[in-house]
Amino acid sequence: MKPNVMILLGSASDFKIAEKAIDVFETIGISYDIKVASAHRTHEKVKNIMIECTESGVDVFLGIAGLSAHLPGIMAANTYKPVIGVPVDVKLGGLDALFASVQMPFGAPVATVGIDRGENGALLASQIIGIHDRKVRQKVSTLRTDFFDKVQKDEEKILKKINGSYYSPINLNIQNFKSRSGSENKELNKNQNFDSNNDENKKNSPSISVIAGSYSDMKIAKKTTNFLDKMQISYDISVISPIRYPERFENYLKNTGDVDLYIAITGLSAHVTGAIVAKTEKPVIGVPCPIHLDGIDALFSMVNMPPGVPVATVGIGNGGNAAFLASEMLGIGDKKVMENILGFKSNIDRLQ
Ligand code: C2R
Repeated sequence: MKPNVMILLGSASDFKIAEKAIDVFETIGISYDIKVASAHRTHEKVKNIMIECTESGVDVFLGIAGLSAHLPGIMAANTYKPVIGVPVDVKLGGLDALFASVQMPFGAPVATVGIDRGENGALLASQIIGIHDRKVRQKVSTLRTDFFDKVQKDEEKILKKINGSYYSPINLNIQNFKSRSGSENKELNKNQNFDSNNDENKKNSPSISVIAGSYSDMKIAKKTTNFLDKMQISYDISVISPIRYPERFENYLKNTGDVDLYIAITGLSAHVTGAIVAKTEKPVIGVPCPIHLDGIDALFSMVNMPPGVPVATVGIGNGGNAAFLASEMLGIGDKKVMENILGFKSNIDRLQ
C-alpha cells in the first residue's frame, strides 16, 4: 500500500510526538510511512525522500522537529505538496522550533500547528486529504466527536467533586452543544450542519472562503487574493468578526458550507480562526496580522490550538503563503492547480 502521508522526524527523540500523529492516522485509516531524517545532519536524505515521495504520490508531508526546526522548511523547499510542521519542545518551550517552522518566506509555506501537537498535525493532514475524499472527511468528523465526548466526561468527573453550599447547577440541553463539532456526522447535526456534501452546490460555490477579521487586515488579505487570482482559484472574500458580529459570522459559515477550505486573516487575539475550525471539518489556514506586538499575539493565539481543532498557521503577515498553501492543498486533487503551482515554483526567482 502506498502511503498517503510521509512523516519525517528530525531525530528519533521526537518519536513521542509522532506517536500522537500515528494514533490519529490509525483511527482514521490513512496510510503513512515514517523516517528519521534531519535537514542539518542528513540533508541529502531529506532531499531525496522529498523528491521521491512527491513523485510517487504521497499527498501530505509531516515534519516533526525541535530546536532550530529547519526540517519542515527544507521539506517544503523540495515539494509542491502541502507540508505540515509540528514544532517540538526541546528548549525554550518549543518557541525556537515554532518560529523556525512558521516564519517561512513566500513560496515555501509550512502549515504549522501548535508546539508538541502531533495529533493536530495528523488531523490537519486528514482534513487536507478529506478535501478530495469524502470518506476521510466523515472519519475526521467522528474523531472530532470523540474529542467532544472526552470534554464531556472530564467535565462530569470534576463536577462530581464540587460540594459547595452555593453551587447551583443549571441543566443544559447537551445535544445542542454536541451538534457544534463533528459537523459531517449527520445524526448529531440535524440543525447545524455547516459543511455540505451536495456536489451540485459545490459546482456553484467558490473553492475558498477568505475571511478577514477587520478592514485593517485587508492589506494582507490582498496578497492572498492576488495569488489566488494568479492560480485561477475561485474565492469569496468577506470582512466579519465572530466577536463583533457573532450572528453574521455564523450565517456566513452556514452559507459557505460548500467551499473546499477557509483562509482567515486576523490580528490581536486571533479568534476568527478558532471560531471557524470549531464549526467545520474543512482545513482552516490562518494568517496572523501584525496589529500589535509585531503580530506575536495573533501568531500564538492562532497556532496553539487544543487537540482536535488544528489551524494551519503561516508566517506573520504572509498572506501570499496562505494562498500558496491553499493551492498546494487543492493541487492534490486538481491537475490544473497543481500545474499552475509547478509553473510558479520554477519561475519564482525571476518573479521576485
Ligand atoms: P537529538 O535528540 O537527536 O540531539 O535532537 C530534532 O528534531 C530534535 O528535536 C534534538 C532535536 O534536534 C532536532 N533537529 C532538527 C533538525 N535536525 C534535528 N531541528 C533539522 O534538520 O531541522
